[in-house]
Parts: sequence; structure tokens; C-alpha cells
Amino acid sequence: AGGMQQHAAVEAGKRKIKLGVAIVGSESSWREANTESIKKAARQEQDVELLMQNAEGSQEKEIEIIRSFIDKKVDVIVFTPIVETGWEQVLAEAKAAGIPVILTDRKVKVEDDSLWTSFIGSDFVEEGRRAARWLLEHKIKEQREITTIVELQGTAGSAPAIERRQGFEEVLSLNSSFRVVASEIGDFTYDSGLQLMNSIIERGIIPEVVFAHNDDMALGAIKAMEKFGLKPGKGIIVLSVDATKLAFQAMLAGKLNMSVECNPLLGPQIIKAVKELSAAKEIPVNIITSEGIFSQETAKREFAMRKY
Ligand code: GYE
Repeated sequence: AGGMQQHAAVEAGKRKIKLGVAIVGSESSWREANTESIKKAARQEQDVELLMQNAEGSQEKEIEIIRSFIDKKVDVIVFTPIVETGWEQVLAEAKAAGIPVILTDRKVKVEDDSLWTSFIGSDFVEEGRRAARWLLEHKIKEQREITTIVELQGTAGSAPAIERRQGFEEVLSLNSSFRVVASEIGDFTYDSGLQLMNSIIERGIIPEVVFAHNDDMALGAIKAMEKFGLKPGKGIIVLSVDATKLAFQAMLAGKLNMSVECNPLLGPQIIKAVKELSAAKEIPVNIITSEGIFSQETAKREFAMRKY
């Protein structure tokens, strides 16, 4: 009931909407663009007061941040769950306080879906499928020949790592000539891509394809391959997800073959949903961004228009 009173006050225009946003970290250039997009969209609304905090890659810290938002009696909480599980309790606390929660970018796995209001982000399974479909189209070999793949996964237990892997495997399973020979877990950073690829090569594995769960890891892996005199983008096909400016530069340099689009510019949709929620309007349970893919062939044309 307390929550309803707060909303009524906001609706009557008596005060600003207090919005608490918990950011997962600063691990990638995607994240930078995402964080900036949310700040910018909030700045443009005079009736929104943004409280934003960075969990720096720690779930514990993220939970603390959400609790501090509850203590401050914000009107709406928006957060990107670093991993899928372990949120029941803090979400129940928000619910008990009458504060609606919007998930953005990443999803949670909880039994009670009434613990969150809406999800705003991408379809990660489809992203994984898109990478695999591109590969199927571009690397069909004789039936008996095997194409070896190294997969560099994002943060363990995170929705994008779990689902990109799932979609990628789902499509590749349609063709028995593709084999993932190593699938290692990183954390979406350039350094983790570099280190993982380095140790994979040192173990004597030189794959024909590298699928990295984001651009930063792909770039790190490219660096490692080059150190060993390998030719990423030519001798070794490199695929990634995000399609940030960094990926476009690498595609133009011929080192990255393609990147699946994952749009970080979610700020306007988030703020719109927050305002609607505060005005006691119904909002959709899922707000999914429509996306495509970019390859070396289209990179040149797109690069100039790239905003992130
Ligand atoms: O792909 C990666 C970032 O959750 C979609 O996290 C996001 C992912 C993105 O670090 O670059």
C-alpha cells in the first residue's frame, strides 16, 4: 500500500520519480555504451532523479546496492543481474517494500516471476543462433571433414553466456561436421579473451573457428592468435557478439569475420517504462530489441553510422 501512495504522489506531479539503477560493472565497451545510454536518457527527463551505482562485477555488491535503493525508498529499481540465480531474497524485499523492479539487459531465474515487472533487452539465444547460422552458411565443407571451434564464454552463470552458448549449439547440432574442441569461461573482458586464447594455443589447439561471446573477448583472442603468428579473420574465422565500434574496426582490418548485433542503447526504453510504471500504467513483461548481424562485407558501409 505504501508503494501505491508513492505512485499517486509521483502521478500528481508533486515530486520527481526516484529511480535506482544498479549497473553490473565496466567490463566491456558494450557496457560503457549501455551505462551512458541510461544516464543520457534519464538526464533528458526533468521529472526523473537518477541514483546510479556500479556493482563492479560483484553480485554481493549489487545486492547491497539494491538494498540501499530500498532503504532510500526509490520509486522504481532497474538492474542488470550479473548472473541468473541468487536474487530471490533481495527481490522479495523490494516487493515487500512495494517497489517495482525492471530487469534490463540480463535476466534472472527465479521461481516466482511476480518478483519482477518487466525485462528490457535482447534475445541472447537468438544471438547465438545467428552466429552459428552465419558459420553454417560460410563454412560448409565435405560431409566427412570436421571444422574445429573454440568457444570463449562470457561470465559464468550470466544470461548472455548461457543463452548465446545454447543458441550456438542448437544450430550447430544440425550439422555433425562442426566440433567445439574447447569451450572456456571468461568474463567478457579483453584480458580474459587474451589469456584464454593464449593458453588454448599453448596447449596445442589451433582451431579453424573462434566464437567469442562478446567483441572485447574476441579482440583479446585476436591479439593472442597474432602473437603466435596465426591469421585471425583469414586462416581462422572469428565470430563475436555486440557489434560495437571496436568490432567494426577489427572487421575493416580483416581480423574479425562477423559480429552479431546486441544493442546497448536501452536507455530511452528503460526511462519510458519507468515513467509509465510510475504513472500506474501497465507495461509489457518483455521488451525485446530487434537486431541483425554485421560482417566484413557490410562493415564499411555501417562503420560511419556506428554510435557505440
Ligand atoms: O554482450 C557484453 C557485456 O549482458 C549483453 O555483457 C550484455 C553483455 C555484452 O559485458 O559485452
